Amino acid sequence: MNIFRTLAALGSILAAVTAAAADGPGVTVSEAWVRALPPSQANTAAYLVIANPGQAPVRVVGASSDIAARVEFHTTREVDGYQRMVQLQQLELAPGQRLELAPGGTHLMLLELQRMPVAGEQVSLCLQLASGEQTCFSALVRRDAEPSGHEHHHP
Ligand SMILES: [Cu+2]
Repeated sequence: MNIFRTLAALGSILAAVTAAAADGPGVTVSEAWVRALPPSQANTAAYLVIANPGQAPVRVVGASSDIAARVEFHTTREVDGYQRMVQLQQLELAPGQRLELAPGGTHLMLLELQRMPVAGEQVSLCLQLASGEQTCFSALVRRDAEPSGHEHHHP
């Protein structure tokens, strides 16, 4: 009967999909946060740790957010004694590599915000990989980096 052939075909399709999903995401993301700046600012930065748990190198070729028109990869370099932000076209992670995007270094730049998010909100962000995969996650909005033992002043 054709129905059995159809079911068998469906079964192998499902098996293939499950196998692809078992490979997991190309990268894992942790400690993601977005800096809350004064509402007059049109741009802000997001920081996170990206890890490549796989056996192959991974290239992150794009990023997006529901609150920003564009998201770019930036790094900070000293040029003529000044700290300047320089755009990177992609981020590359070797197998097993962990890349920390932190204040003063590489970050995601959220450009042309619809509005500045406020501390305590969650912002959703996605990373696009060269493989076509997308990794989405949410980032907590904070005024500053994780407190390192000192009191924060809340106006
Ligand atoms: Cu920047």
